[in-house]
Amino acid sequence: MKIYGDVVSPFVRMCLVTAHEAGLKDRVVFVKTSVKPQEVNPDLRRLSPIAKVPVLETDHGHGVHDSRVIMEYLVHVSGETNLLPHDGVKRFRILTLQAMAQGAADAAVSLRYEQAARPEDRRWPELQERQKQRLLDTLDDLEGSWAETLRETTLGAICTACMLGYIDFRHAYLNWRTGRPGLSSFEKDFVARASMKAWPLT
Ligand SMILES: N[C@@H](CCC(=O)N[C@@H](CS)C(=O)NCC(=O)O)C(=O)O
Repeated sequence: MKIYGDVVSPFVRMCLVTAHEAGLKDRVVFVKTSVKPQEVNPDLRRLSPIAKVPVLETDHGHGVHDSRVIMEYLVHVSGETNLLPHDGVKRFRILTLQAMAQGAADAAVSLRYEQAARPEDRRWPELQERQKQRLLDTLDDLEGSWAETLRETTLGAICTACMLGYIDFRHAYLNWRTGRPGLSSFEKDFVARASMKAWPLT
């Protein structure tokens, strides 16, 4: 199978790290693919009408997207159910953590597009402020309520670590570690994993 994307995208990194954690690193071919929000990439468009990264191409030539579905596909193929257990309470706690981390990553990417991709005379400061606040509110919730769930290596923890890595990369000025010792310590431990080191951001 192939994963199309660029590791700079937090969503792509989430999928590559998941493949590694699921023991599939030798079965996944990474196809570096760049995107711009204002242009369509024909290679992606062939597999997905949404044409965002990541997209996974199965060995049968089918497109699987978006990142949440790709991660679940990788768990399904590998049988590594520790990453997303079947047990109801755990499963939905992890899926909610995943959704929070991905929602924060969405806000961080949108903020980046507003700051860097949108022509300067068309920028919207209120939207930037709202995306920043959404991101900071999510980080506060992660600090206050998710320490126990973050203790295990699951799709939720992977998404959280990749989202934090993206904030360091694009929004370091936010100094997100200040006042969030629990989340900082989670991130410090998680980035030491071989799966994260295998897909560095730079
Ligand atoms: N919901 C999607 C979001 C993916 C996404 O936002 N990807 C960005 C890169 S980080 C992208 O492809 N942007 C190009 C575009 O907006 O056309 C997912 O989880 O895969």
